[in-house]
Amino acid sequence: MRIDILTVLPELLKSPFEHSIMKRAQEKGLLEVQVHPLRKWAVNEYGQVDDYQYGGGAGMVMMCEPLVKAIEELSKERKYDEIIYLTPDGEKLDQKMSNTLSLKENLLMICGHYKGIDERIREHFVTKEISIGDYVLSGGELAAAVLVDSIGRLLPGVLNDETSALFDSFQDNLLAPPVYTRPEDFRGWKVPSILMSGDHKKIEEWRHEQSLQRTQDRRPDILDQL
Ligand code: 6GU
Repeated sequence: MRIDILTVLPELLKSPFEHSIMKRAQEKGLLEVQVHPLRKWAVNEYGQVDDYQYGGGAGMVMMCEPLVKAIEELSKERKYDEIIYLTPDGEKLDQKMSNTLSLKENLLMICGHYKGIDERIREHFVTKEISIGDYVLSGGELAAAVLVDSIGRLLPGVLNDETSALFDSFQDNLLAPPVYTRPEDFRGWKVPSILMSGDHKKIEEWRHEQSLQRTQDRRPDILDQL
């Protein structure tokens, strides 16, 4: 999968994909992330990409021209399956959406800033608008990083048996069960004996029960989706 990201803050998106699973996904050639500084398509020599909003009011709006130039230039290289605008008024991201997006070949993500982008870009170029939750961030960059991570780890071959996504929370509309490692007794707090039993069938049953219980206690709303 190839993911292009348009941003006024490219520095903010340097590190998130240089570690751990995202790093490995790129090294394996399964994921390619390219961050593009929007100011490359600025309207003047001062690097301007935003302007005052019509009708008045505080806050700048990202202009049509730099965004369209960027989108059209990048679209010459590849056909995008989705042009995604990260925005707090978008559709809320969930595991199902990440699963769906992980099947695509080329994604273009636009990070909003200030008051957002000119509405005409949303109408004529953007194909999908995504929010990562009901709270406000200063810009779309951290949301884009979240989205790339959640998609990237689902690409076939990125995760191995040890890190398998099959048992992640949410993957089957259940939260993950509790996990333990050495020592067996820490300050008198013991690991559940079933996990030490060596009975794999029993252990799987226990984990499933724990998942169900945990989901009932903490997120009954996702159980309803079953
Ligand atoms: Cl995608 N952008 C911003 N600025 N804030 C958010 C968001 C996105 N998702 C949740 N809050």
